[in-house]
Amino acid sequence: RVLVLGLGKTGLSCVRFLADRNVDFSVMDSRKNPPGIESLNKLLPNVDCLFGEFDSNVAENYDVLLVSPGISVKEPMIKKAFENNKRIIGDVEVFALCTNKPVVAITGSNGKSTVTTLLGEMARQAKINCAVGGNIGVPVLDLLTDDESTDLYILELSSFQLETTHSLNAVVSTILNVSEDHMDRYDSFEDYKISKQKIYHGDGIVIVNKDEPCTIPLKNSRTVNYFTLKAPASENEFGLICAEEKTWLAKGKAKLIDVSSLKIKGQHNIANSLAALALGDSVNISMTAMLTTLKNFIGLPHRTQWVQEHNGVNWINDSKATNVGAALAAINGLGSDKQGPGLIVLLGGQGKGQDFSRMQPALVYFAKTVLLYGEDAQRIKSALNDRMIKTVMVSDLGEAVTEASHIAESGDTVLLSPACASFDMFSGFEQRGEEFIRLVHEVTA
Ligand code: UMA
Ligand code: ADP
Repeated sequence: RVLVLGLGKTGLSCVRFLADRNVDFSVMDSRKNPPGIESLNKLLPNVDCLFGEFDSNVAENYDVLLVSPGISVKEPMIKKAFENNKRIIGDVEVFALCTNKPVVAITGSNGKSTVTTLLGEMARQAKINCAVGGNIGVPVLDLLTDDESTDLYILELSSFQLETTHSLNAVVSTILNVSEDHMDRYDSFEDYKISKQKIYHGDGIVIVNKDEPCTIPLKNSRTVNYFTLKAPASENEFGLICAEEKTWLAKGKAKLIDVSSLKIKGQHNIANSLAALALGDSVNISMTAMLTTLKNFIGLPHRTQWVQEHNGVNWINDSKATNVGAALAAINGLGSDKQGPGLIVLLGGQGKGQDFSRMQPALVYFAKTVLLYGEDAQRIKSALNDRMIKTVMVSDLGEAVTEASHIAESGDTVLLSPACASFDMFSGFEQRGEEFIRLVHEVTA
């Protein structure tokens, strides 16, 4: 008997999966009105549900707890169930047990969705029948409905999903990078790093970011290949070569594509492109197809997305920057294009316990003004050195955009790269980004 914990996207996919296979299950969610409630009522009105709290005693009656990623395995009821020898697994574990098809697994603090989408497009360009899902928004169990016709799975996996995954043996896996995130869910940064290492379980190829030592597998004896923003040190390594007054993405000594012909910009996107090439090469996606895709890939919305230029001011939506590492990538990338303080940066939301003082050097160097809003605005202000960075507190995103429109001069860039989660004011990063775009059009109209 299975107890499905959580009735969001993942919980609903679990419900569909179990019902299709006639497994006996119940659903529990600590929210009174979990988002999947209406769909569940339509699909299976008679399922046994417990909403509004986690009741430890209920778990006694089940063999398996199928836990959604939004629920911490440190929840007392889950800890107790574990001590009572219940199996604690997530949807990705069930997926891993149910397919024999090759899986590419991608994790990291930042760049997961970009690399996952890019690799999916590369595979499709090479006419490979692939299915793309996971943390990117399509629960993995929903992908299994087309298992027979799928030749390759490309999965974005979060550290939360990896915590409850024990059997995945990806043909190739990578940790793109690790920087502080989700410190409200982990006891320490070390703890967070270790949760990401679970992606390397098994005996597949591992792709390591050579510039970030914490992406190296802790357990060795694996086939490891590398990507780096430096020159490749061996034949199979992906990196950068300078030749003919250009910088080239390269495999070993072979030049592949000139950086300036990529549509996605910034050092972080060069790293993402190299990672996708290294992953794709490991599963034999044709290099020609990969390079064609790379030339045409414009990136995803809400990731350093150009919104518009008005009176010489560029407005950029980087709402998906929900942590310090992602925001730094945008600030450093856009800032170094300007070679000086031409950025007006909008920061704020839920800080998830991050250390914001790490942003100080980049902001001192590149930011004219930092506009702070949302739940943790004051915490961010305290972490930044006020004397060296001009900070202005505003009440919300609307006021931040209005204030930015007053401050910005021709040649400046206004960047929403909040370094925080959005849930204090929005339903998610998409709504925050869309609202920003709407506000920008309004103030520049
Ligand atoms: N929640 C409760 N009580 C419950 C269950 C959930 O309060 O009983 C809360 C959680 O704390 C969380 C929210 O509800 O804030 C959603 O949790 P969920 O597990 O129901 O989420 P799903 O709708 O199933 O979506 C999850 C991923 N969400 C999380 O990991 C929080 C989605 O990633 C993912 O796309 C989806 O499964 C399909 O795989 C989103 C995400 O924010 C994009 N991921 C984090 C990130 O990228 O940083 C990890
Ligand atoms: P994820 O799925 O890991 O959140 P995304 O590709 O959606 O990653 O990008 C999220 C944010 O991180 C965006 O703000 C983007 O500009 C930034 N970003 C993307 N790739 C990287 C990278 N390799 N290093 C640092 N920041 C990155």
